[in-house]
Amino acid sequence: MSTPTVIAGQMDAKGLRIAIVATRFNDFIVDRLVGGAVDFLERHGLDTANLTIVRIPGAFELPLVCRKLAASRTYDGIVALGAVIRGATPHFDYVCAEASKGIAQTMLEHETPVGFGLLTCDSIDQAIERAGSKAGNKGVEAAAAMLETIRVLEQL
Ligand code: INI
Repeated sequence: MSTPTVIAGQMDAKGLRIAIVATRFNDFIVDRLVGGAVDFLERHGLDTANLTIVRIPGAFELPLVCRKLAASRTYDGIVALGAVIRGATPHFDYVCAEASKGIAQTMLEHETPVGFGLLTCDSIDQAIERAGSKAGNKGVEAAAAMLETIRVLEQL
């Protein structure tokens, strides 16, 4: 009986060069995402000397900065972190749409895994829940997804 070929990523960050891009907007939330991502990567073998953290104004700037980092071919993967919280105007929808579309485009254009850790929340409470409390830490999840994808791509 034959068995399928299974390709899966090892959760091992040893030897990788990683960039985290994090917004200053809503930094009281985003700093928790950064902390989670850094802790996850270091516990999975990342050498801190190979980690670069880039602080940027807001989520709208995430695609440009991720793209520039990916184009440099200096990093094996990128973690994009931010928090957009709905206000009284449609601004939220424009920022979320452009940020998510631009990050996805960056991954495809440069074949560089980007962990999508942008919270898009209706309230501050929802953001707090996703930044290290009730609903986990989306910075950790984004770092884990990026790491797994790097290790999968190496085998394809
Ligand atoms: N940027 C965010 O990262 N989160 C937000 O909630 C947000 N809101 O609500 O306005 C936000 N706006 C700023 C935007 O990302 C740009 O930095 C700004 O428009 C300048 O280009």
